[in-house]
Amino acid sequence: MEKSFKRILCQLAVALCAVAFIGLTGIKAHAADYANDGALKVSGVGLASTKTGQKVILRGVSTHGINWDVAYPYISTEAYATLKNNYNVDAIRLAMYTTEYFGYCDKAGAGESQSEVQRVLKERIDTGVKAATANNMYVIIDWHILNDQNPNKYKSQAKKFFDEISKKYAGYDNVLYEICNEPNGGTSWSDITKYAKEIIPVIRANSPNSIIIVGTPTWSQDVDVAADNPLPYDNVMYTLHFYSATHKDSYRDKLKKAIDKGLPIMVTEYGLSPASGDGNLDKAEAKKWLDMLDANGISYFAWSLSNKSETSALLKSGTSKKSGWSTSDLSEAGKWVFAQYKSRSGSTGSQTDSDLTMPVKVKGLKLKKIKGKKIKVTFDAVEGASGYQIRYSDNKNFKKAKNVTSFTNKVTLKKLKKKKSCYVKVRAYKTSGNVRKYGKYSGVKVIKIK
Ligand code: IDC
Repeated sequence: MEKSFKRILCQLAVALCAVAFIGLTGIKAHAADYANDGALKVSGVGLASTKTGQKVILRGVSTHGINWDVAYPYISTEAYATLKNNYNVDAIRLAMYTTEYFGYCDKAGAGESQSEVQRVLKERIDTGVKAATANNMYVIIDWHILNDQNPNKYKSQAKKFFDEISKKYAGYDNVLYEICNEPNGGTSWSDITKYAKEIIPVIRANSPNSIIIVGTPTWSQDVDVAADNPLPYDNVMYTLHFYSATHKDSYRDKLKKAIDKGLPIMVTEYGLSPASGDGNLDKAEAKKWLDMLDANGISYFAWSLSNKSETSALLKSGTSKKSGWSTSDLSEAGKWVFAQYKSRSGSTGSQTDSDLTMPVKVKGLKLKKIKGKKIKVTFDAVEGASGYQIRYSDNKNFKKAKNVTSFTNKVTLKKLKKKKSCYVKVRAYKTSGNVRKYGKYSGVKVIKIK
């Protein structure tokens, strides 16, 4: 009798926890609208409106390369009106290739001069920015490095371009800057950091608060690497790209790691196809990705608004319409993406940014040895904290550090390395949905393991 009563109590507790968990997951971010939301700012791992303070999410579409004739005919007020009004798209990414096919830095065999190629591309960007603005949409200007691999290759051109463009659009609060699409070919995070530290100040001089998006190593997959060493600027986000027929669980693990570290992320490109942009679609995996992004308030852009005969293109290859597409003009990917946007765009924002304020630094950190490669970590509780992250390593610079999450101010660290020092620091966080807002780290304490 007593046993079964205990069992019922136990089941009840599990059920209550589950309800509480469901209540906690799923950040409420609403579809963004420039007229209502104005300039955006980084908030947790996602975005918020500077006008209302509410969390917003961009569900966008990327052009194919605006250098291509399968892309630029769709840069227009009419095309963007169709996307916004019929398909719940609230943002556009203008992908400008730096090399290949009339590239901005390497015209690759085009008959015109390089400066003429550049003039035409900037004209297309201008059409795109104005078309997006006319529809109250947000717009990313993307420096689409790809074959050039390392953004430092055309760094001086990038500096010139971003100086000019950020001056020109300084009054456009709906413009976001993406400074290197997909570094690859062994380009390291420190190469990218070096580049970003030269480009970001150039943009900031003209546009102090705009959102700047930075690509990550290995075709913008390594957000986990960026999360260990983020850039020292506000309103910067980091790129994750996925093509769901290629990139699955192990890439979502990278995303999770970066989210756990509080890294602001934007998926400026995704597809249902393999990474080549063509081949069989994987909708089930794409759904898993979008569910995870929505749950965390992370914005995403589908590749690409084009009628090119490849499965990632959102328009049917046969369609000649440049706007006003009906469902029968969409490719299989296009139908899926826009149906998802429609069903996902309903969530209304109630999450204000101020709920997430967590400025406090943890104090009173103490370490105490206990038998068997363990230590006890204690510190002063922080009022209002949802939990604490304890970071520890046998290296004083916290290389290969491990993290432990705790809901109290007492934690035991186990399985530490014998005869090594253990360095520890702690920060508090406040949770809202799945998003954590971290406070400052405590000072570092060290203890020797016997
Ligand atoms: C692809 C286009 C394809 C084009 C090729 C050129 O879909 O038509 O011939 O670029 O290099 C990316 C890139 C993006 C790719 C896309 C699909 O950022 O430029 O577009 N992709 O391969 N990263 C992962 C996939």
